[in-house]
Amino acid sequence: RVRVRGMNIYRPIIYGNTATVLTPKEREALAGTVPDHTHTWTVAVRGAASAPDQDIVGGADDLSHFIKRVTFKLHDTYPNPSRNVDKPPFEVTETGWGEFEIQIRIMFVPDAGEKPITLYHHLKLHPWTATGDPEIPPLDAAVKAGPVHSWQYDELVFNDPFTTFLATLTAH
Ligand code: SLL
Repeated sequence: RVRVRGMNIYRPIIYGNTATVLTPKEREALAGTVPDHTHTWTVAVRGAASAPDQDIVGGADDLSHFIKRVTFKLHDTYPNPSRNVDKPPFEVTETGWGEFEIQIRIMFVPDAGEKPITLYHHLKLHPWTATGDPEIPPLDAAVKAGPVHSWQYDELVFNDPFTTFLATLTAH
């Protein structure tokens, strides 16, 4: 296999989460199993041209051309905390009550010959307050504030890519 020496090619991504307070109906539905859950949230890795709450399928923004698997490692309070996602959208939706750090491991297609990379995202459930007050706001205030979005932009950089992998990346 031949590498293109001196070449750097990158793909822009966003990663993070959106969180919403559960409606009374949703809480009721969960009351038998997880009565303490207050929020529903989605953590995801998406192409940077996608909106945080919607993945663009196909085209240059489709990460599945070069990503084989994303593993989201949740807090140990969750059943099966290591969640593997093998096709887009690369996301996990759950309910819960608390914030924690999520480990996001990105594995590339075999053609890439790239080691997996790990990103960290602090799951954010509670809205920021203008005063920077660290207290968790009451749920009714959070409902009024609307969904919480916490996303970061990053670039996956491939140095000296294999010719075949470069062709895959540039074909879309
Ligand atoms: C905290 N360090 O104490 C954090 C831990 C754990 C979050 C947060 C639900 C888990 C489940 C859940 O929200 N865990 O019941 O399945 O704030």
